[in-house]
Amino acid sequence: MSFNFLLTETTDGIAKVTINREKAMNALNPDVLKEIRDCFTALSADASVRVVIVTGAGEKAFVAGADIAAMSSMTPQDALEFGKLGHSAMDAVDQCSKPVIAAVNGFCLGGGMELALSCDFMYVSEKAKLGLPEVNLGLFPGWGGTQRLARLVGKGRAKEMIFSAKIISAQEAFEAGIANKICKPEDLLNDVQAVAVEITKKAPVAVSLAKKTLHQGFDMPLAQGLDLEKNTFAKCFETQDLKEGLAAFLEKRAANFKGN
Ligand code: DAK
Repeated sequence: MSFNFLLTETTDGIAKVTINREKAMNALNPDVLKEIRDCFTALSADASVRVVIVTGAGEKAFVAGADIAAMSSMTPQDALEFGKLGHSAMDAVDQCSKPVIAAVNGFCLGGGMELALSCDFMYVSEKAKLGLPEVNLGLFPGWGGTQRLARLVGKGRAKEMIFSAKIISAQEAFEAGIANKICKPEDLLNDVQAVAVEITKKAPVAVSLAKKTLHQGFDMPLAQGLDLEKNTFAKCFETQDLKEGLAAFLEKRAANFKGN
């Protein structure tokens, strides 16, 4: 699959997707959103991919938001379509069957932050700036920001960020639990790569089921979530990887998981 606004490469089971519109701070216009949706739909179904990394081209921005110039001429009907398209792109990332890690290399604003929040977790460069500044422009986060940020950091912190359009530093993002790790700019991709490599060594079906169970169970009452876990867990016993993992332990060797 080839794209106009994404650079993609897969090595040793790790796919790297770079949003590549550097002159516009990698802002998300309809074409970029379609490509993100299509790319993640394909990666989700690609058995050779075990982990996906998302980052932004250049040194300044991960993604500085939805494309403001493109929005300036939109009618309410266009905005509705743009909204749906954005959600389909974020959902394709969120629901990707593989873990998706955001390497946040700079400005991560508005729709860009919504993209990072759709990933499973993010590592951020020391120089990253994050925020949902949409109310500065007369809109509010509309690609999942109001929902995903509140679920991650709690309603109070999410409300403060969204209502005040506050831009936060990497340190503040780490302290709020938005970012899992702060990295030196030059180490960011290597640090993300290192955790991705660790994940590729694990049983792929188990990792994928863990992601699905976490996602589905998160909004359920605890008892229902635990039921879901019980039922999904049993599916691991249908896999060759479980046999391999148990045998490898008993034979005191490294497991060689095939993802089936
Ligand atoms: N869109 C389009 N172009 C952008 C952009 C953006 N979001 N951000 C930056 N650029 C462009 C600039 O216009 C400039 O282009 P030229 O003038 O060179 O042609 C180039 O990138 C470099 O930017 P600056 O010259 O401004 O660079 P600085 O280093 O001075 O500043 C900055 C960097 C990131 C602080 C600044 O560019 C900035 O404030 N950018 C806007 C950030 C922002 O407000 N982001 C939120 C956008 S609103 C929807 C759901 C969701 C959304 C929309 C609809 N529906 C449900 C319908 C989401 C909305 C948003 O994300």
